[in-house]
Amino acid sequence: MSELCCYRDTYKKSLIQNFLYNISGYVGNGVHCTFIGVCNINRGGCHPLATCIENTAITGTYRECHCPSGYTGSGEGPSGCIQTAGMTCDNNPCRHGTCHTVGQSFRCVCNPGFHGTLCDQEEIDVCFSAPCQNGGTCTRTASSFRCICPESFEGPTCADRVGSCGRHISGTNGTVQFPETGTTYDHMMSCAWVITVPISKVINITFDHFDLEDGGNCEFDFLQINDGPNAGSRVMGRFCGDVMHRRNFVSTHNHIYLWFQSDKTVAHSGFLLQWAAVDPGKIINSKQL
Ligand SMILES: [Ca+2]
Repeated sequence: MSELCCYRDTYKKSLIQNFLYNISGYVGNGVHCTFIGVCNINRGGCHPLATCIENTAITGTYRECHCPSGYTGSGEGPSGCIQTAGMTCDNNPCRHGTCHTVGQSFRCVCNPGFHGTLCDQEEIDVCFSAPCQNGGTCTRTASSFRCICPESFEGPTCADRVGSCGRHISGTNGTVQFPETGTTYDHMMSCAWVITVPISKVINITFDHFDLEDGGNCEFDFLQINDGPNAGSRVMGRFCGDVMHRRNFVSTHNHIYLWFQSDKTVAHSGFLLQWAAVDPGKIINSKQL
């Protein structure tokens, strides 16, 4: 028995009776109450077609509403279940999302902040999933979220390092240009590119352009080339000035590792190279490194 049932005042008793009747799964005359289960009264507030499932292990009045097969939705209240059997994108079923036809049916891709089969359930907090990386701060907007990034990161989710360079590249041919802006490179850069071609091939690299700050032992700015997948592979050379301009060389493996580094003064225009997968032994007149 709940102590709420013990009010003698008729009005309060009526209110409390309705409250208990509708919400808590109690029945009684306002003085004496009996708990019969939240799902046994008004279907627990679920949609008429939904299945009400209690779980008193969570709380005494906890229940979930599950829509039947062919229906979807939260199951809550008179509009909680929506028939989807036979429904297509022509019915505009996605409340807050875009509809994609899948065979005879459809799939909703929800706008940020919504979920559910029909994108009809609003997420409490789009920032809850912590979409901002690298210490970025997430703030909600009218339709989505916005990341406020730390100084050294940028991009919609702060995933990109400011002035980032280098990448993994694979395929059979391509180009690498640095800097991509066509201007001079920045000071204090350290960038690595890894080129990978099919395992039976080696890599022919031709520098169409090569212009770094020169220095006796390339101690200021340089491009180091390793004959393998990482900086631990055999060093083929460390180059600066214009020494590699219009030169080419061939790897002995199907990986090449390129490492560019610049110091804090004097910047030049960088480099542009073409790379291609070739059969071993097919390239002649290459620079021997
Ligand atoms: Ca420099």
